[in-house]
Amino acid sequence: MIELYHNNISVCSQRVRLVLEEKGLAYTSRPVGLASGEQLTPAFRKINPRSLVPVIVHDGHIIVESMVICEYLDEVFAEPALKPADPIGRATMRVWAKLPDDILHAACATVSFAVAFGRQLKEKAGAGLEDHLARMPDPARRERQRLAIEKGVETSFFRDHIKAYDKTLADMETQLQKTAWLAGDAYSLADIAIFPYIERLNRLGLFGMWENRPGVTRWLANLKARPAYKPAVADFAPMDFNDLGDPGLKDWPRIKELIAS
Ligand SMILES: N[C@@H](CCC(=O)N[C@@H](CS)C(=O)NCC(=O)O)C(=O)O
Repeated sequence: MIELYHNNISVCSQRVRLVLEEKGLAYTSRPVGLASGEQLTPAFRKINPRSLVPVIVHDGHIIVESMVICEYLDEVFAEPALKPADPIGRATMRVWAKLPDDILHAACATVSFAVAFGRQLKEKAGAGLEDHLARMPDPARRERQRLAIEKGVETSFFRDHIKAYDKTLADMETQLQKTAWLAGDAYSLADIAIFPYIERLNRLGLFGMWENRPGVTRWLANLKARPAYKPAVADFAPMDFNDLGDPGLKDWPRIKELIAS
């Protein structure tokens, strides 16, 4: 039996749900409300002391870290394989898969909080915002979130993070001009690792970032056409920030300037 602790809009949760759906695996859903701070409660900390989703519990074993979970599921449930058959393909896949841990995940948090989540969290937490932040166990993450909420796109590190996103899209375009998927001609964990981060930009209304990148546009469409997309991602919409309606569009002119600077 697989239990999945996850959140509807969390990028890392989307990765794991995509793998589960690609493999046709049934799971028991344990939703965790991130905006209401459920990940910060003692009950959740017993499952993951780092207060982060996703987590799976498989046959009594707790497994954390989305890419570790994805690789684990791919090993235990071999079909259909989500790793390239050749070592070079697998090395390429792992380089893409580690990009979020290197920079893209922090960039995603900055952009999401600066553009949309910050306002949403402020409204939801009200006077409890400081307490919510104080309970986050990772001090660096906490301070980045605090600044992104306070200063939005004018946060000092917003420029570096949006540029990291732009560089990722440029590298993707180069690769996708050569192959159908990121690690070659077969769909793999590389695509699953990166897709939620691009989908997030889309949901934030920042789709202008790939308007001149036909390879990325085609890749995104191909990914959304896969049967796993609906149950793993689309069915979890409406997302928490839907009520804000393409919030990034109002910031887009300034974001474009920052990317070009
Ligand atoms: N490296 C971790 C990152 C997990 C992570 O950052 N999860 C986010 C959602 S995508 C979270 O739980 N955030 C809660 C918080 O920051 O309070 C992974 O890949 O699983």
